[in-house]
Amino acid sequence: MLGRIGIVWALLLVAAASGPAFGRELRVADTHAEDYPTVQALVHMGKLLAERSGGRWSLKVFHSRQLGEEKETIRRAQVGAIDLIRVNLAPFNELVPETIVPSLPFLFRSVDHMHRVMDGPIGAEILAAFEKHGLVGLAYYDSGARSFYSYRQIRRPADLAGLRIRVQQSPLFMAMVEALGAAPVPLAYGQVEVGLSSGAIDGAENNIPSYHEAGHYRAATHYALTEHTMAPEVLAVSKVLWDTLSPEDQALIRKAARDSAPLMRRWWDEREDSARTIVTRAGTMVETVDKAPFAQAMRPLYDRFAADPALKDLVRRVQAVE
Ligand code: GTR
Repeated sequence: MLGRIGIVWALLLVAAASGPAFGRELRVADTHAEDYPTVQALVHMGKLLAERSGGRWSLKVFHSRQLGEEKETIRRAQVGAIDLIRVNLAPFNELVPETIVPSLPFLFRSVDHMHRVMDGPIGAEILAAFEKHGLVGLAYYDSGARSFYSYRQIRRPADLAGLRIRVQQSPLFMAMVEALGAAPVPLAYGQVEVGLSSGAIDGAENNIPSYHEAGHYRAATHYALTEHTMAPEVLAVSKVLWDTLSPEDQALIRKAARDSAPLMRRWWDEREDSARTIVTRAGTMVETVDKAPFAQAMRPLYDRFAADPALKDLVRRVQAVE
């Protein structure tokens, strides 16, 4: 089995290394299942790309972690073994420091505020920051707001004290959980369900569509609407591929990515509603909480993670967006 996987990777690398690209099927990785809005949006992007290039370019979407967990797909895209990746901003926090800002807790005042920031020049500036790290940021997809959940009810930070809470592989996310007095457990998405069902972890944090999709709701039946971060999803392309493309093809790919985002947003809103209905019917208690004590406990993270003057300025500019 391992041998076969090795051969597949070797073939992918050979394909990636084969000179200037005038058109081919591009491989894109997503951790989510086939019917998830991010994956559907990538399929839509592939259609746009094929139509607009007269069939020269197309996308093959490898969903459900077929090309690895998110951190692995980032590394593989950097070396050109995967062409495109759809990943949350959090796993980029160490590689691309600018991604820390839109991941900060309680930064955005609402989803609308997040859209206004990320659809505008600040969002573009953060996408441009990927280029120094072997990737080219193309577009953002929605990810709603992330909240904490556990088998225990969470009303205030003290309810999380001592609990082992899974977080994404990001020092900022680990610190968010520590700030609440809980013990962070950084794990890849694909390992969370078994962690919860085996009792190795006591809870996690995510948006409702992922909480539902990954089956976390079966073990963690209390979902507290802390909505502590709205870090969106990002779509990025390998710079190894990018540098072989003509400016026209670069523009084509960038535009197809951007044009897939509005439909994704609609599918996202529908999915938030349907996932919430399903988990509620299955017995989840979706509960509102007073967010103020959570925000207060996490406030020192701004000075710690956005201490750099450029990041501090970025935070200030995000907050100034009406
Ligand atoms: C989801 C996100 C994934 C991944 C996952 C996680 O909401 O769409 O890209 O980041 O969360 O928690 O690992």
